[in-house]
Amino acid sequence: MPSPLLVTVAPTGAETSKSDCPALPTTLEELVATAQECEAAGAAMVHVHIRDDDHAPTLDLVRLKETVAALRSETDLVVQLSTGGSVHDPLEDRLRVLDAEPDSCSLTMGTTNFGDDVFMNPWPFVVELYRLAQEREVVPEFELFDLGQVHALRRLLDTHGLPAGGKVHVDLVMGVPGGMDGTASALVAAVRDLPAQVTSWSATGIGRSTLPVMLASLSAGGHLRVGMEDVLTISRGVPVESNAQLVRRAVAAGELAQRTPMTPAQARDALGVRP
Ligand code: KMH
Ligand code: ZN
Repeated sequence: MPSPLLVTVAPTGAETSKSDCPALPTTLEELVATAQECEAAGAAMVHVHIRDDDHAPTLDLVRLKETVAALRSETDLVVQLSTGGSVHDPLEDRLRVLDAEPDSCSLTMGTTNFGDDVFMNPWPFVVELYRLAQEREVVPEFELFDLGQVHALRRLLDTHGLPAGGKVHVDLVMGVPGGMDGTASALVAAVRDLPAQVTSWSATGIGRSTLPVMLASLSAGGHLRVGMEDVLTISRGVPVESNAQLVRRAVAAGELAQRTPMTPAQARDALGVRP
């Protein structure tokens, strides 16, 4: 019996500018409207990066709290705040994201070259963020950008126990220049070695690896993350119109694989997030 499909939407990210991509949701109103459209299209979780009045990435706590409140009141989606932020965000600001009390937070398992930049995740920071998430009962989604991070996750779980809720959900972020390749063989290698404590995993392919990773994940029984954080074209040279367009495509691909999209309530149950 094929299992239900968790579709997460990552609508904004921290890397694309509004001027390059006017369809990117950067204001609270745009983000809420996008989230509603994506929920109607079959998404169950939203991975959130926010922007300031100039559309630049920010981890401003007041705005983060407002965003969590607005998404909670206007949607049923599981609200996941990014603790990755942008490559320029200080580690202290990234820890403070948990003060906004989201349902879930991203938690990257190691430092990664990120194009020409470095996405810093030193081990003591990873451990501190994890302990904070356990204490606050925020369910982490472990972001793995590279194969070595599979083993870092095992080390973390073996030494610091399970997250709040008792479930362990992983997202493979593939095809970042500097991380693992966005290919079926890299996906199989990562999934084969996931720690025994892992209860669910999804994958996303950056840029041109979006479709190969989506199809590989569905074939291997994984879930999907899609959105304009990860890809800005729907096919070669054709810009994405909206995040909902990407969610609809993921849902259609899932249906081909006889995977029905999870509702937000099913996702909460699967992820160990409080109802
Ligand atoms: N913006 C990237 C540097 C996350 O959200 O946790 C990090 C990122 C991962 O997007
Ligand atoms: Zn992100």
